[in-house]
Amino acid sequence: MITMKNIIREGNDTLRSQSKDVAFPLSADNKKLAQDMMTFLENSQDQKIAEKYHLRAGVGLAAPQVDVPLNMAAVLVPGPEGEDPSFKDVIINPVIISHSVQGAALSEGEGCLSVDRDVPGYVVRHDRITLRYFDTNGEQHKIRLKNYPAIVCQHEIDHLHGTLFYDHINKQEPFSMEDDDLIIE
Ligand code: SB7
Ligand code: NI
Repeated sequence: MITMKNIIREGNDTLRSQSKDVAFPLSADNKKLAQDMMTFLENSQDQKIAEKYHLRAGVGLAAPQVDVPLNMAAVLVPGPEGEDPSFKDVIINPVIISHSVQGAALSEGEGCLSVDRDVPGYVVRHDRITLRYFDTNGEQHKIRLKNYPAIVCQHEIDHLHGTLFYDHINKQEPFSMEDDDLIIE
C-alpha cells in the first residue's frame, strides 16, 4: 500500500528528472504500480482511511512521486456529490496533442503531495487540452478535457517532465495573470 512515506519530496532529484515511456504489455511490476497509485488516490479521498493512515487528499499521483521515473500517473477527479468521478484513469505515456490559447488557473493556487509547504500564487495553465494516452490495458485514448480535470492532468504531466507547479508562478507578482485568463473556483 502506498502511504505518505512512499512519496518523495522536493529536493529529491527524481522529481526533477525526465521520466521514460512505459513498454506494453505492462510488466507485472508496472501493473501493480498503476493499481497501487490509483488505490492511494481512492484511499486519500476516503475520510476514514485517510485519517487512519495520515494520507493527504490527492486528485493525482505521478510515478516519479513514488521515485519511479516512468511516464505514468493516476488521476481521480471527483464528480459532483454522489455522482461518478469527472475523470478517473491511469494515464500512461500521455501527450497533450493540442490545447486552447485560453489560460486558466485555480483561484486557490495549487499544492503537491511532494511539496510540504504552501506556495501561494496563480498557476496559469491551458484551460482545454486534447490528451492522448494509453490505459493499463494498452488501449489508446484521445480525449478532450477542460477546467479542473485539464488542470490536474497538466500538473501530473509536468511531473513526468521534472516540472513542479511553482515553476509556473510569477516570482515578482504571484497573483498576476493576463486579463483574459480564466479563474476556476
Ligand atoms: C491542485 C492539486 C493537484 C493538481 C492540480 C491542482 C494534485 C495534487 C497532488 N499531486 O501532488 C499530484 O501530483
Ligand atoms: Ni504534484
